[in-house]
Amino acid sequence: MANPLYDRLFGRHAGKDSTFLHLPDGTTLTHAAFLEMAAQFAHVLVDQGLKPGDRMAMQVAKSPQALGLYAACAQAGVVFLPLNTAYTVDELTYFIENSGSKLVVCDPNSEGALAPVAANLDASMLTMGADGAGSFANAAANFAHEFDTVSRQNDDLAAFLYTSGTTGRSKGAMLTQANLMSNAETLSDYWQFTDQDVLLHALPIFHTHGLFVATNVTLAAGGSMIFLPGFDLDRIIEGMPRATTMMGVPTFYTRLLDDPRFTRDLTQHMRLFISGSAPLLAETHQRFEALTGHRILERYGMTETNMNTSNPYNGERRAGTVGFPLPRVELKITGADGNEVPQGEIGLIEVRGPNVFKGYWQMPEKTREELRDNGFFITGDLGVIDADGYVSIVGRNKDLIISGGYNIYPKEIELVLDDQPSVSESAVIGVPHPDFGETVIGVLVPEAGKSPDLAAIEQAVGKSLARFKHPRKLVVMDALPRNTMGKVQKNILREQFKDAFAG
Ligand code: MCA
Ligand code: AMP
Repeated sequence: MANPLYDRLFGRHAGKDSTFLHLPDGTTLTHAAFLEMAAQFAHVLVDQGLKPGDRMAMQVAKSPQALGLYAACAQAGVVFLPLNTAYTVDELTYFIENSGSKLVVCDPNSEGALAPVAANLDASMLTMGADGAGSFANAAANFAHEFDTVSRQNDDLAAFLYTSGTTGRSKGAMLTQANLMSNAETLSDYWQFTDQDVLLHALPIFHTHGLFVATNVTLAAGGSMIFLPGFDLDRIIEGMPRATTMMGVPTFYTRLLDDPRFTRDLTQHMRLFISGSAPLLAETHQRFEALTGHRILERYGMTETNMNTSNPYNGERRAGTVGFPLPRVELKITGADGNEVPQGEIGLIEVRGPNVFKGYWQMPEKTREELRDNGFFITGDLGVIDADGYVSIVGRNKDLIISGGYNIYPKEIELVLDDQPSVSESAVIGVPHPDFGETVIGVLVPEAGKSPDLAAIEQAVGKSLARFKHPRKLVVMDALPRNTMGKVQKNILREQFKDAFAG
């Protein structure tokens, strides 16, 4: 019986007493111990009635146990659906319902609020706290440390990750075993990971970056991770001497550069720093090199595609570019007619390869809009390829804000703002922010003669949307700038407010 994802990332480490996780309390977890825990967890999934292909939604703090749920899902053939811990009950309700999850694992503090949602769906519910304790772990304690791995094919679903859309409706990107495996193995080779690597892991594990890039690459190479519960400068600086590599969003690097404890000495032994999820300013790249002597390796990916391009490990890591298409990934730049544009011209980035997802869950039309019959996925990013083959991302053809590596779709916020009393319409824009790269401004147009209650609006937004999506500023304007077709000219608003958060 074969299960490519489980066998190649997890199963081959069974019984090894090599360290997998270095934990903040100074203890470690071996590969063997991690897999024994995961096997117990897999028994719980079966005991809860989950069958291969069923979905398990999880909204829990980052912990070894939370990562164990990922391994357990892989071993039991269950589709893993991790959710941002910042999501509100309103947001979670949609994900749980849309995915038809059979089991919801949540923090004990959210149990009360989520119980009716699970009950509505006939889904079971178990808890897992930040320390890994809760009803899931209690249930697992009764089971054996071995589990008969469920047979799966390359094309079977391994995970759903929700990604927002321009219509405001999130879409479940269906990722197969082969999608995840191809990228894990390609990246592990490309970045020359080995079992000697120790990755400083401070990213969340509910997104592609922390889960599939950082964790899968480490697992594919047999290395270990300094597994931090979140981004914490003190812990990162304390852990760096024991690490060989680090992955982060650009905010990680700008925050490190602003800390006087982050010195050339601290990074001297490091093998590799990798950045992605949002544009790394060329200026950050250069400041980092000037301080540490390391050139950050920038790569580019998406939830739907995992990683598409990377700067080279050996060879020039060019600031402001995302490098070359990865092995087995085809990338082309196309014009509005779908045809490839001449080299050097800007167009839409399209990608094809074993990394590209299977489609959006129960959204065939959305899938058709973005995934061509010939297998090319239209990323919505605007790019250009230079004469040496380096790809640069120069903009987006989608209305998207990336704040500290989190994607925020303005439409989702506009729908909430438009619903507020005395608001006639709204426009949400992203403007430069010194810490998060970009941040959110909400522009409100009042109904004639009315003046919206901004405090009440902030409260309403707080109830519906995760904190990271909240506008950092609400401004009231008489009218939105529109072109002759009536389309809101967000570029004019972005220009008008570009210095709102200037450092
Ligand atoms: C936290 N806050 C944020 C963000 N994070 N607001 C806007 N954008 C954010 N990204 C809120 C907090 O709720 C808090 O609210 C206030 O901002 C300050 O929080 P702070 O303590 O500074 O935040 P933090 O806990 O240090 O987190 C910042 C962070 C974090 C470390 C940059 O956002 C993070 O880990 N980002 C990584 C996201 C990521 O993994 N992206 C990969 C997506 P208040 O205090 O006002 O209540 S995968 C992807 O994009 C593709 C596939 C790819 O290519 O990788
Ligand atoms: P997500 O939907 O969270 O998977 O985010 C994917 C988007 O993040 C891409 O479509 C890009 O717009 C952006 N992105 C990821 N990596 C980079 C990068 N290195 N530079 C610029 N944008 C990036």
